[in-house]
Amino acid sequence: MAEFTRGFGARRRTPDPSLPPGQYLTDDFPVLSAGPTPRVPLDQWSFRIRTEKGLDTTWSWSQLMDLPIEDVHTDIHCVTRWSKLGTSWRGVSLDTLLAAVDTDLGYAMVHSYGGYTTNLSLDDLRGGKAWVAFEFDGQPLDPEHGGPARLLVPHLYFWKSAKWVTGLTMQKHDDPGFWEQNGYHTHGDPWLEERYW
Ligand SMILES: Nc1nc2c(c(=O)[nH]1)N[C@H]1C(S)=C(S)[C@@H](COP(=O)(O)O)O[C@H]1N2
Ligand SMILES: [Mo]
Repeated sequence: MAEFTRGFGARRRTPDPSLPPGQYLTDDFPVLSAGPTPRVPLDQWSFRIRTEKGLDTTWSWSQLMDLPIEDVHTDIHCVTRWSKLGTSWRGVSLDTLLAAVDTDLGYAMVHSYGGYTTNLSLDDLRGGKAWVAFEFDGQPLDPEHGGPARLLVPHLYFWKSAKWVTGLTMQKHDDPGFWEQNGYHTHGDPWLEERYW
């Protein structure tokens, strides 16, 4: 009993350096969705980036698959305090997608099938930090987790990783998305505990 108490105390005094403040580890993959799970057939799926000039660049599923595909190994952190370490994904980098687009704006609103939105700066989408991900753990992404494809922005809290992503609209200002309008932080860095306003 005494030993158990000492061990527990020691563990609490030595936090895992991979774990942002206020987070706990989980081995499950919880599902957090604000609405029903959309089912999007691949032959109807598309991803679109709309610029300030109203110009759309659109990729079909097969066009997305023809782009360079990256393996991503990363930790993910939900604002509800669970973190999952060492997750494996495959996807196309936002650097690749944004390279096809001519924009001078600094922000994007991310849109999803079902109406979910979240706001991100292009600094958070570029530089090897964000992907349109379609595989998790070597398997096609489950619909519950955003399949056929979701945004993956693992350096920010996971609400920024929009499931069932359908595209980005370039924005002049950092207008708030769905959770950001409902009290979540506009940026959401887990290391700075940017949880709520
Ligand atoms: N389209 C959409 N994307 C979403 C959400 C959602 O409700 N709808 N929830 C967000 C939140 S709050 C979290 S924590 C993660 C959860 O992803 P998971 O269900 O794969 O764990 O998805 C994010 N992306
Ligand atoms: Mo979340």
